Amino acid sequence: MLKLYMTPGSCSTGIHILLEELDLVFEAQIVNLLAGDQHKPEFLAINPKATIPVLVKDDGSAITEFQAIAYWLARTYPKAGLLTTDPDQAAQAIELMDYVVVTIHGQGFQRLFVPEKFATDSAQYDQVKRQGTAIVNQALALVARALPEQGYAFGGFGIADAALFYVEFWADRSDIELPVRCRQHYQLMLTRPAVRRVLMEEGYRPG
Ligand SMILES: N[C@@H](CCC(=O)N[C@@H](CS)C(=O)NCC(=O)O)C(=O)O
Repeated sequence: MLKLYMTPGSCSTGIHILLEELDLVFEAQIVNLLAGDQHKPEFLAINPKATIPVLVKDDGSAITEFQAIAYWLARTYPKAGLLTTDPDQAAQAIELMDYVVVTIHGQGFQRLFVPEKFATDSAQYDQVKRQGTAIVNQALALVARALPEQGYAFGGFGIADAALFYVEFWADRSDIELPVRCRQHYQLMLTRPAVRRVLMEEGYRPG
């Protein structure tokens, strides 16, 4: 059985949504990041990078990194149409997903959530958080400019939407105001039964 190493309300929520959308049976293994579970030897044996999400496949091998897991799910279960087979359109979806994970999450929200990773002096934390907010705002504005007026990022629901959703969810729960098209995308995502189920399972009230 597939096993997802995840933390409620984290970036693994995007992968959790994809698993739920695919209606896959999987085991959820909760990693308590605040308690430092990711640094314990048993977790490092699975992912020495000490990050979630991790998807362990039926054969026992693990995939790490959001984009790699999302890509594997889309290609392994192609009938769900989570990633087009057209190389030009697929590249665009991967481009958006990568921008979300690397820039909005990795450069922006990380500064807000873990400023200590970006400054050794705690007196600098507020400045780091301000930088993080500016990066998120600027990047979401760029994303919003490319989003269609209606619907998902590239027509039907796909892997880029799951990635965009988790940063929109974080923005919604912080002081960051979503640009109009991102808010519309976020609200559309919240109408999906799988998304609502995932939020409930992770301890949130959807919408
Ligand atoms: N590039 C990684 C980033 C994953 C990541 O940063 N995950 C966070 C949770 S949202 C994490 O595991 N943090 C561990 C820590 O802060 O020690 C990916 O795409 O999976």
